[in-house]
Amino acid sequence: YRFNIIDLRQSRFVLVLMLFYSFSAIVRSQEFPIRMSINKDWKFIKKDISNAVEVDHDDSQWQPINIPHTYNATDILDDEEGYYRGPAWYRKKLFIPAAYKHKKVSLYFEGVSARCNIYVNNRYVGQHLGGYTAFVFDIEGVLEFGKDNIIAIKVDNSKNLSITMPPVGGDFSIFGGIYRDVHLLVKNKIFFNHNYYASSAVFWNTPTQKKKEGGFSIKGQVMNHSPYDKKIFIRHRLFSANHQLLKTLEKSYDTQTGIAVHFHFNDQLKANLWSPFSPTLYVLVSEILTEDKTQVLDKIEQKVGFRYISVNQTEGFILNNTPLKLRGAATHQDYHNLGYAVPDSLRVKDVALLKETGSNFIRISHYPHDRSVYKACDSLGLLSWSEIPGVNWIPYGNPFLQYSETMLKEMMFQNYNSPSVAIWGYHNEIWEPHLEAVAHARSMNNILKKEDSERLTAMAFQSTFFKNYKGDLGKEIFNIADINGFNIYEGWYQGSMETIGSFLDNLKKEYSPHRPIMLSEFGAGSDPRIFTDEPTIFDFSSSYQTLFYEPYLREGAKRPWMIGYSIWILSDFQRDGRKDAVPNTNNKGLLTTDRRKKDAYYYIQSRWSKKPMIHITGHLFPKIVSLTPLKLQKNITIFSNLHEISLYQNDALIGTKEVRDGKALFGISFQEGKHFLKAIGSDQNPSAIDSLHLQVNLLVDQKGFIDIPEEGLYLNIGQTRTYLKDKEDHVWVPISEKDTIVKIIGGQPFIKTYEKEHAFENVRLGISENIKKTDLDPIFQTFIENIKQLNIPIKKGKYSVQLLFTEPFVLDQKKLSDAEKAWGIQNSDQETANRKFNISINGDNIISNLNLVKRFGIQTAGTLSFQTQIQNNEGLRITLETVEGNTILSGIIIQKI
Ligand code: GCB
Ligand code: CA
Repeated sequence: YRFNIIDLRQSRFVLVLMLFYSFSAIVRSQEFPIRMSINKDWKFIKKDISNAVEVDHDDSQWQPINIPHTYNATDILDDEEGYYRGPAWYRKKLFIPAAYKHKKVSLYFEGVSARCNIYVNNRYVGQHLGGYTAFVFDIEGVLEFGKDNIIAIKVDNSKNLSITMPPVGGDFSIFGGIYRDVHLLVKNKIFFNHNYYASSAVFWNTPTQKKKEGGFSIKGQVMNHSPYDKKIFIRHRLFSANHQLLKTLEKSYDTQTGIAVHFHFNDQLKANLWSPFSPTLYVLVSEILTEDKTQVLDKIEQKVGFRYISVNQTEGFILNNTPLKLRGAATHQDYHNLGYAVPDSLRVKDVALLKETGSNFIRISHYPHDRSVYKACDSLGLLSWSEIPGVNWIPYGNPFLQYSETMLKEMMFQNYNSPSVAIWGYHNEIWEPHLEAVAHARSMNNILKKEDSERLTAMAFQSTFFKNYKGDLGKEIFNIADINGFNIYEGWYQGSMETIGSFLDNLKKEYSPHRPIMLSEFGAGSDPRIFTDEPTIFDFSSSYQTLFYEPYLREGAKRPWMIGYSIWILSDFQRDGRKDAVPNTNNKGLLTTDRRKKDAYYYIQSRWSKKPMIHITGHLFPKIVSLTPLKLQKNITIFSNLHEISLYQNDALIGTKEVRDGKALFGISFQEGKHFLKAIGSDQNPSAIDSLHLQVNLLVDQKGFIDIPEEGLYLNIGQTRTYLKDKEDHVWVPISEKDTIVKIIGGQPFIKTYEKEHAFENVRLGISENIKKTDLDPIFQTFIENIKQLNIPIKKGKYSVQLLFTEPFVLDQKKLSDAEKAWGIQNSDQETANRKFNISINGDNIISNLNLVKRFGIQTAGTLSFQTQIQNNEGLRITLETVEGNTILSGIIIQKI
């Protein structure tokens, strides 16, 4: 909330006030409350220091920083597992003017991860647990007025905290630090009670709707910390968004020193309703005035709205009496290279990026986000599901229950007046519905229903764990929240997305017959560096990711009790220990961690947005290198929400096609060189347009010989996926055993079958492990074993040849992370890595008894370089001969000398 007075020039009411009261009264009333940022000029140290709280502690060697700040932003490097989880200290010198002497002075923190102890002038002020909600401490009692004061804060994001408060686990890294804004509040000693869960203490409800009149109520509390009992006046004024005064409500109250006074107002208004289509907001200005009304003691300005929410099994989610299918995505709060320490402007941009897909919904997961996110949802029009981090596991009893309750109330009361919040959540993927978990859920649900009966409640479940949900407790847990969310990864971790329709029907029948359900998560990963024309499950390709959503959207649309879709997730996010294509990253985003748009983003936009759009796939991959001689036939997919689009290649019309389910496919033939593709709408919608510059290199000549380009030839062995680090880099050409130009004799690409006991049940190409000493992990993660020979028809000349290997299998039993253990992954990944082989090039032995483990280490990138002279038409012949175990090869680089 802000304390700023409404723009003086535009408010006639204020003008009248100015004539009415003495000028000095107005000036005085504007002086307080004050809310000022104290983000600048802090000192930081990443360790525990015993006397850091002392006023004259020498912090000159500490690092100068500004807030938002995290101490893990760059911890999570490719090859390094783990990130700093421990204590750190922050200090700040703050001058407090003498004029604040008889005021209420407070420190207001929007969020510190994950727990902190606060000291001012070597006096303990308080502790806050939980990294995702705001909190406030009154400090006037320990301040020195007219002097510098020393704030010292111990912050801790250690793991062992997790037993006492949520989250216990979860698929996300927990960055430590003062990563949201910090403010100093200076108020009069009679004030809207910010100590009530660090809220505005003015709560807006719209309980009734009769014809065009929307009933509203304003409740809250005022605290008197002055030494006297006093009569006060509370006034609420409701303005339209363009500052027109619509309502004034006022009443006098008696306050007693040290005691909170509760107020309650009711009225009604012919209001425009808030919705994602038209997010109409009103401005509520709440004031505490002196008895004679000459002085404003406290003042809060908040945006509010009128909207009505309900849900049922036959119509689904209902907003303002109209069924509305929820469509959107979940979000985490970290950002490329910034960790959690993201400025508000970028948080707001994320909400805008989601809105641009045509979404009407956001799952603010798995914890409360910065207040700016909720405000952006209010003004841009996105309904939200906001939750506390009750993730994976609910420990028994207190203090967990107590801290969950505090967190829940902080989340609820801090965001209470945001019309965008429609659903409160408290559990995500609890593995087992044991007694305490069910009790916890009930307790959370009861609190929400008691304090905020106008909103809905939800939990999210994971179908992999349903075997744990048999029996009475299982049944019980599905009948607590208004909505049962299901996080479904059929077609990714297991199963197939094509059967999602019957999968949903079964979920409904078996687990949620009395409650509507929601697709609270569904998603597939894609590494923005990987593309393929032959998408397969778990290949991390852009093409598979876009295919994945289609059946979910189609089948969801047919089922009214499936109230909405929340894609997992808007942006890739950091997760220590994940071993997908990009280490320590969850790649299921529609956007990358630095918010580049993947094709998936546009696919969703084509399905959900009404604003005319066209997107030619492959913008992150504008280079084609092919071993197809002379001409390359290739399908290009275009996403659009128009009926028909035309595609031009180098200004010549290729064709006009109908768009179906957001897609049109064009077969194009490419010759060597630069190509300019342009797609436009042919149905009177030339406003939507997209174009793409494609560099096509066809390396094979008429006679079937490869012309090695200046930059070299990069082969990804055992693959059907192309790889490109970034636009400026070179393309890695996939070579599988089926290739006809590069001929592979012997061997098969390694495919791993994951069984159901591993929680995952699917087939994956290669291994999902971080390969050390390289960021080309996808090149090394896949390979051909047992390979005997490769024939590469390059022209005569002098070349350098680099062979890329890794030993993919660990010798010992695989060490499991806690998360893997918790996911039920068995410790059976035992493999042997005893291999030794000889390599020769065109008959010349170049290495004997190569042992990858000895030479490079396990799961570590290894490269061997040779030079060779190719005579006549013999080409390059690489022979691998086993001495012990299987031969293996991941990649080849060939360069002209
Ligand atoms: C889930 C979790 C989410 C994970 C996601 C995934 O079901 O709720 O936190 O990130 O799956 O990507 O596996
Ligand atoms: Ca690596």
